[in-house]
Amino acid sequence: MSNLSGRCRVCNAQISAFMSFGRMPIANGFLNEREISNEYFFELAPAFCSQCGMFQLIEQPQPDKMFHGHYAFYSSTSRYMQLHFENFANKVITDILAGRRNPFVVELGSNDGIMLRHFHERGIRHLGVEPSVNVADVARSRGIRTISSFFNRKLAEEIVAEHGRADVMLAANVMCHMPDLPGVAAGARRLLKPDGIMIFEEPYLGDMIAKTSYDQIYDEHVYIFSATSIARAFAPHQLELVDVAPQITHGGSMRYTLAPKGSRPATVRVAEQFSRERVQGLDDAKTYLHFKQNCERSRAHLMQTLNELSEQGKRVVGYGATSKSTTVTNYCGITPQHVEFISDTTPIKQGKLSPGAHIPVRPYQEFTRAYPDYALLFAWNHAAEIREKEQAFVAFGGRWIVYVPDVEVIS
Ligand code: DWN
Ligand code: ZN
Repeated sequence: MSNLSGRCRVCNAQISAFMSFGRMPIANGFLNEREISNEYFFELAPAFCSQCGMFQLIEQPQPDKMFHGHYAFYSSTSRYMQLHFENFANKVITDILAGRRNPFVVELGSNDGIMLRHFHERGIRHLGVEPSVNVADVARSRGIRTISSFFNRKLAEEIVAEHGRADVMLAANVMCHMPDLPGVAAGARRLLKPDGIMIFEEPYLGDMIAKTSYDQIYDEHVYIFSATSIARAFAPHQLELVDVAPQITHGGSMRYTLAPKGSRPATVRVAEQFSRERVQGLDDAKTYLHFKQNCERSRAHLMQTLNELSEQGKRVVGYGATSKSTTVTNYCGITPQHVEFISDTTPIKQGKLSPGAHIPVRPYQEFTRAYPDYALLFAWNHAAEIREKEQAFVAFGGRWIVYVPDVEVIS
């Protein structure tokens, strides 16, 4: 591991990586054969700031290397996630917007409009902020008002000047992508009305530690949040954590509700979550050394399983060319010798090679055309949806290889 230390992005304290996942490419950087020689790599190394409790990457590629005009992840590919965001939007409409006159909703990282469409369909004033132009275009084609920019204090000023202040700010799996979190918090405080509310949900540190789901760590996820670190990061900007709600999405997420300081009381759930985090040891450096050992154990077990299957001449196919799979394949050393191809329903990924490991990504139809002996479930966070859909694969004798929370072969 090279000298991996730096400054905390939130509190500026000195931080050092507690482990390295090694040389990593852009997680969504699916590529063609001719692009291999120019593939970009950085060192994926997480650190825990003992001063403010923020879990973060030491090094992160420039945002425009990750979010651009050919961003590979379209939020609406999962039916369950469509339903999840419909429920999220409905809750905001009934619990917060009801009774407000001509409310205004802003979503950061609105992708293809999976959540904002429900506000648009009800004629509610809305604005999506989505820097990846191709996914934003899908939203725009559905009539969802979207600007393609990175959110910061300056953009907040521009939005206020053009549309006024927001009743609600939303984000899902996005806040943890934004390196200048203090700038985002300052922008949010500027954009929100005095009685405005910000709600966002992100992969939860407590789940990642408990399940050894180390594949949540990749370039885009510059932070993995806890209730404690969120409260501390937003407090200097007069935004207070007033509620938390665990979510099952993405393998374990937390929904955070923040409001201008003093505008509403915090629920008892916030204090309870802080104490749960203390008990779990999320503020203790030893927890992360233990996590590192668990990652190494998981890697050894997965590679033992894949090597054995390869020696037996079994066909193994990856299921879901997720961003997360880039960490798994590169950290563990999974090659096209272990995994014949990765099946994925996203057209922009198909026909390309996976980042770093260069495993071919093929259309889903290739998976159903000739079922493999084993499917390595890279999209493990969608297991319920996928296993319900793939009963014919299991009936054929196919088996799933999973690795979160433990490496297992299951039917
Ligand atoms: O935070 C992020 C989350 C929300 O989405 C982003 N940084 C990027 C992205 O992460 P991911 O790529 O790990 O997300 P998913 O949702 O686990 O990706 C699922 C992949 O699997 C997609 O490429 C679609 C594919 N898929 C499939 O082929 N068949 C998904 C389902 C449900 C399926 O049935
Ligand atoms: Zn810090």
